Amino acid sequence: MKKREHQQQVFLSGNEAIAFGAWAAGVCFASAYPGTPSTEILETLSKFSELEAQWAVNEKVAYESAFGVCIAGKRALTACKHVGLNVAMDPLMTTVYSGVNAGFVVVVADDPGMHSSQNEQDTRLVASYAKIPLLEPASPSQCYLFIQQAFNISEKFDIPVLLRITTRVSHTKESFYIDRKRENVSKKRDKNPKKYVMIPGHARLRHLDLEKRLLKLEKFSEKTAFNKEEINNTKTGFITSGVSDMYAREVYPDASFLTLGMSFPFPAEKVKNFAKKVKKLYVIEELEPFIENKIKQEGIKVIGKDASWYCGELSPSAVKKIVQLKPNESKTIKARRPLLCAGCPHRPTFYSLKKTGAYITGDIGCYTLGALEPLAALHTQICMGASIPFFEGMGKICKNEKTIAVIGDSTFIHTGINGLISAVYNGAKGVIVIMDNSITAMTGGQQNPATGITLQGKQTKKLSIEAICKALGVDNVDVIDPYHTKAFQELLKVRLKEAKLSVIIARSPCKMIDRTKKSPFQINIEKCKKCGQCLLLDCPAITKQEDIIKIDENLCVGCGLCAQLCKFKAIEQRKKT
Ligand SMILES: Cc1ncc(C[n+]2csc(CCOP(=O)(O)OP(=O)(O)O)c2C)c(N)n1
Repeated sequence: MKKREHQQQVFLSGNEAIAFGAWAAGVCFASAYPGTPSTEILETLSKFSELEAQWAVNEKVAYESAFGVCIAGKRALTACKHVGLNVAMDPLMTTVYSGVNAGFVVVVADDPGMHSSQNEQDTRLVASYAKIPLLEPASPSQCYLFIQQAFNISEKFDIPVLLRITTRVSHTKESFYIDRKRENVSKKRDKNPKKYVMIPGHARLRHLDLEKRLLKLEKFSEKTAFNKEEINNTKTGFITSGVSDMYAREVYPDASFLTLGMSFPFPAEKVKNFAKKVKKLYVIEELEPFIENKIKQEGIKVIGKDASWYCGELSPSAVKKIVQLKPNESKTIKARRPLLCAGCPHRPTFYSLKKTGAYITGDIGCYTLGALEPLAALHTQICMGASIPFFEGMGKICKNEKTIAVIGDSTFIHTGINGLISAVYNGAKGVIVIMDNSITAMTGGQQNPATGITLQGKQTKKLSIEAICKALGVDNVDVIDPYHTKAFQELLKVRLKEAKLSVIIARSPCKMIDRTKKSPFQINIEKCKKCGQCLLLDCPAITKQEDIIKIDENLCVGCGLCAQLCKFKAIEQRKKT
C-alpha cells in the first residue's frame, strides 16, 4: 500500500486495526466482556479520549448498552468472542428487526482450532440464522477498512452489522497506512415505539421490513467491492473467505479467486458468473461448509471438503490436502501442558477442596486447570456460569453425596449471580466456593466490578461479593484466605455438614497483580523422604530430576504451600541475606 498525503504508517494487529477503524468511523461508545481472541479491541479503544469504552459484566449487557447509544444517535460497537455471542443472542435476534438509528456493529472473534475456547462454533452460521449482514476481513488492513464500511452499511440499510474475524486475523500484525481523520455522525434520539417496542403487532411489521432490507442488501452484496473477483487462469478457481483466502493464494498463486468479504447475504449471481469462468471450482473455508452449502443450493458444481475439515484451523498445507481430496488427519500436537502459575491462589483452594472428596462442578477461568492431573479436583466445565446451576441440579438427585460448586470472581458477576439466585430460591443446600483472585486472570488480567477499577484504570464503586451473597439470602457467607489451609479445610468440613446453603469466598490476589516475591523455598535433601506429596501440587517451580526433588528458586514466589503440607519439614524458606 502506498502512502498518500495526511497518512500515517501503522503496524497493527487485527484487533487494534478494528479499534483504529472504529475511531475513524466516529464510534462514540464501545462495550464488551473480555474473551480471547477479541479482548484487545476494547483495550485499544480505551486509549482514545474521544470515545467511551467500558467493560460490561457480560456480553448481553455489553450489547444492550451499546445499542442504547445507537438509538440515542451515536455510532456504537460491541465486541466478543464467539461463545460470547451466545450470551448476547437475545438482543441480537430482535435488534435486526428493530433496526438502528446511528450505525451499530457487532464484532465477533471466532477461534478455529480452539486455542483458548471450549468449542469452535462458526459465527457465519449466525448471520443467516439471525439475518444480519456479515463482513469478513482477512487481514489487519482489511479490518481497518471493513469496520468503517460496516457502520455505513448499518446506517444505509437500517440494520446491525456483524464483523467476523478469527484468531489469526485478530492477532496477526501488518504494516499499512491510515488517515487520521474521524467522522462525526450525530442523529437525534429516535423516539419511535413502532421500531423499538417489539410487541408482536410491531415486530410482525418489522419482520416484513427486515425481509425487504435483506433483499436490498442482497443487491448490495452482488455489487460490493468486498466480494472481489480475480481471474488469472481458467483452469482452477477458488472461492474463499477470511484468512483461508491467504492460505489458498499462497499455495495456488496462479489460480483465479473470488474472495467473499461479504458472504451474507450471499452474492449468488456473482458466484454463478465466476463459476462459468473456470473449469474446476473449489471452495476453501475454515470450519463449517457455510459458503459451500450456499453454492450448492444454487445448483453450482463445486468441490468442497470432507467433514473431517469441519474441525480445526486451516493452513497452506491443509488447503493442499483439501484440493487433493484427502481427509484431515492432523493429530493434536503434544503441546506443553497448561498449569497454574507458581503462587496461584487457586492451588491451595483445590488442594483443600480435594480433601473433601466432593464432586466439584466447575466453571471457566484459570481455575479450570484444577481439572488436570495431578490436582484433578474439578469435574465439570461447559460454559460460563454453569457451575452453580449444575450444583443445584445435582443436589436434587445426589442428596446424600457431597457436591461443591467453584466459580471465579469475574465469572460469578458474568452469569454466576443468576445461578445463585436460583439456588437460594429453590432451596439448594451445600457449599459454593467463589475463587476470588480479584482480577479476570484467564484473559490477561482485566478489571471487573469487584476490583473497583474501570477499563481505563480509574477507581469506581467496588462491588462487594459478600454483600451480594448475603443480600441474595445465602445462609452462611464466609471470607477466607485459601493459603490458611487448615482453617479453610476446617471451615469446609463444618459447612458441608450443615443442611444449609453456604458461600465461601476464597480470597487471595492473583500473582499477576500481587508481584511481591517472598524469599523462595528450597528442599533440604537430608530431610526429604521423596514421598512426592509436594509434586502433587503441580507447581511449576517444583520438579523431580533423576530422583531428586528440586525447587527452582527463580520460579518460586515464596507462597509456602508446599512447606505447609510437607510432613517431614523438608521444605525450608531461604533466609534473607
Ligand atoms: C461467554 C464467554 N465469555 C467470555 C469467555 C472468556 N473467559 C473465560 S473465563 C473468563 C473469566 C475468568 O475470570 P475469573 O472468573 O475471575 O477467573 P480467573 O481466570 O481469574 O481465575 C473469561 C473472560 C468465555 N469463555 N465465555
